[in-house]
Amino acid sequence: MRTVTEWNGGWRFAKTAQIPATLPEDWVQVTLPHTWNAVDGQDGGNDYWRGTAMYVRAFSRPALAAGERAWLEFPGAAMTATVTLNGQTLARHEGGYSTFRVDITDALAEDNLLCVAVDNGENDRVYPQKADFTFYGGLYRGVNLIIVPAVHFELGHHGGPGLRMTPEVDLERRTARVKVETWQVGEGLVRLELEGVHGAIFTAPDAAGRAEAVFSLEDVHLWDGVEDPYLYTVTAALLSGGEETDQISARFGCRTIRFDAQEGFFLNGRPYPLRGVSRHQDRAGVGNALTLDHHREDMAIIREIGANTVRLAHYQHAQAYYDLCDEQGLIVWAEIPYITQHMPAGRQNTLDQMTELVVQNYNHPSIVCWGLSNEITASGTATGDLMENHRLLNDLCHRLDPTRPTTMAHVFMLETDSPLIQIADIGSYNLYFGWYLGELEENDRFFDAYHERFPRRVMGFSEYGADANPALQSSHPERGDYTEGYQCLYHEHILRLIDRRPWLWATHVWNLFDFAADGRDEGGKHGVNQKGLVTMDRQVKKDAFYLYKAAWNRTEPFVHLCGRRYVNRAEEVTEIKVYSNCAEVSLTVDGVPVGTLRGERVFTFRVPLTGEHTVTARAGDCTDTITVRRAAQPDPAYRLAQQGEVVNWFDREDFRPDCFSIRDTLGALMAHPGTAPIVKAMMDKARASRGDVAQAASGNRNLERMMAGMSLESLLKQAAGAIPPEAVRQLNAALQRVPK
Ligand code: GCB
Repeated sequence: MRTVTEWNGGWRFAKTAQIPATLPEDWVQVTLPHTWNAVDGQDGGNDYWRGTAMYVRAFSRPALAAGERAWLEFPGAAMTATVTLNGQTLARHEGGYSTFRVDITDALAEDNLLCVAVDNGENDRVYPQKADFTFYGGLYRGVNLIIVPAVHFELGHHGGPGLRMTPEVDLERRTARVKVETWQVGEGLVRLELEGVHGAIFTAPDAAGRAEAVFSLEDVHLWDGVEDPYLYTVTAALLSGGEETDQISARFGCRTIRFDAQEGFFLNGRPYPLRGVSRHQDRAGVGNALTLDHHREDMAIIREIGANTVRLAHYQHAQAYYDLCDEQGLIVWAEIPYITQHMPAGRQNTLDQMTELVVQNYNHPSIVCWGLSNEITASGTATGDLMENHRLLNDLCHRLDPTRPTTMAHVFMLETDSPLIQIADIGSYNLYFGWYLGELEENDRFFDAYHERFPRRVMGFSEYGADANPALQSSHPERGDYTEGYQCLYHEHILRLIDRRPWLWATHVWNLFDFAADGRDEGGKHGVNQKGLVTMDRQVKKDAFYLYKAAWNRTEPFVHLCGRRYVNRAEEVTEIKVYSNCAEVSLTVDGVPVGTLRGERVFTFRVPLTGEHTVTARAGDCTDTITVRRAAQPDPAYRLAQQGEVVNWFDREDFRPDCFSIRDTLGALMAHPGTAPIVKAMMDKARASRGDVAQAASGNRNLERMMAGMSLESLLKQAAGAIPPEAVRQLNAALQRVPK
């Protein structure tokens, strides 16, 4: 029988590409899971260490009975790994998020030295290379030693489990026909059992080692989303020479899925609007080297918010996480890191990563679609090569898995009539109007125009969000201020947008958790994308978290007072906002009733401030209490220093009304021969420094039309730090020299 042993202890580690001849006792000892970017990948500056590092482990020959094979399993080696045993290179794997296995049997000696070179350096082949998140390097999901008998289930097929279930459900008859396939090495009969439901079926493999059987299920218990995520387990045993040599098992679920352009998503024949969040896997202090407890905590938070779907962005997540999604009934969008920038030399890598994603995750009932790419035209156009790459990926997915559609997450600049949109079976847009640029209502208009023009296309909202640093507070939240309050307003708007557009097959908040993007340095933090509803350490649930909880969580009544971190308020009357999933909320201030409101999700009270007050909200049996205080002056701790600087510059600036300035619209500035070159030069610079959005924006008709009507000043504010205050001042000074 097979044995699986964790090989997480006893490693030596150094940042070197040199393969040592003996165990380097002076190297750092590490225990897996491990990443070398847990600190520098999260502290900003875009300077985290990327390169080749070496993990070394000495071991004596494992006891192998006759014919037994020893394999090493790597569930995540980021990004490229080369496995060398006793000086002999046994495998090279490109792609940092999927499992691969290596048969080490023939290279074993009495005393062994295993060296795994892991590389997260730059290249033009292995995705991701350009994206808004940290590309942690390391053996961050541990290593396993698997010993199998001579006759065993396949371990070498793209890291897959060797066992595949394809259920076909008849909803009317409540029956299912479940095709079970296994792949094996060596001669032997396969015994398949559906635990607790169906006795053994014996089946023999074909010449290629593939065996197949079909189970017929009466009165099938459906895998029915968060309400009832029932899982079946299949156990496969290999019988050879009268003995059971190997055994594996895997779970599956019986469900049907349907995607409708007008009515959205259907689970098991009923409308099941997918409303949820995206997740990046990393967290503060540990990077991507997660424990099972970390995964469980993330799942508990997703369950608490009440989401029924999660986009596992932007790469393959840990098996443990897809398992949790199966168990909890979350509907999953799974994808590969084909992102931001198409690399012609990376085609094979996209195909390899997709093959592994599908083969390794085929059995998970939670997964309903395969994501081909994310914002792939963000820093370029849909070239012929890019199109061809997508067609190949799309065909590959259909070949490997005819049961699930393909999808894509489009950047907002991608023209809605682009042929790229038509490649995947269903689509989705990432829109950030109301954050990076434009007004919140642009989101509504965008989707309405799309839906009217393409009523037969299944479309979703794969990303939207606004950064919020919970330290930053304001009574007048506005776009770009990074306050908790603006994040609330933003999401209140988008929730209404979603409510009114039930045809959106799925919507995913970007992001449930803040995540590391070492290239970022904004909003009062270094190296963090703060669009999360929860901080990167999972310690603070920002106010907007509770808005979604109020909208989605139907099982746990709660009441939440917003603004608990906004204590000192320099105003006579302040707004107290309450989020709740109850229909009625009452408020007291210092024990005195203020009022009772009936409504849905958002309850807003006005409260006079005289000194320090204890504010309590009550809904049914639930209460929440905060303290607020009247302050003489706005508390500077709640504002961004850098933002203050920009504002001050222009307060002192003398804007000559007879000359151009950054307060003119982009359209007017580009139309005048004196100012157009100045603005163009500024844009070129911005493109070079932080170019994705700016670059893709150029040449985009929809976007250019919209931007032309906006003042340069407001566009600059939205560029979120791309252009430093001094450059803005100089730009304005140059424009002020051009008379109107
Ligand atoms: C996007 C990307 C995502 C970024 C996000 C953002 O469109 O798909 O990877 O993190 O925008 O926050 O800018």
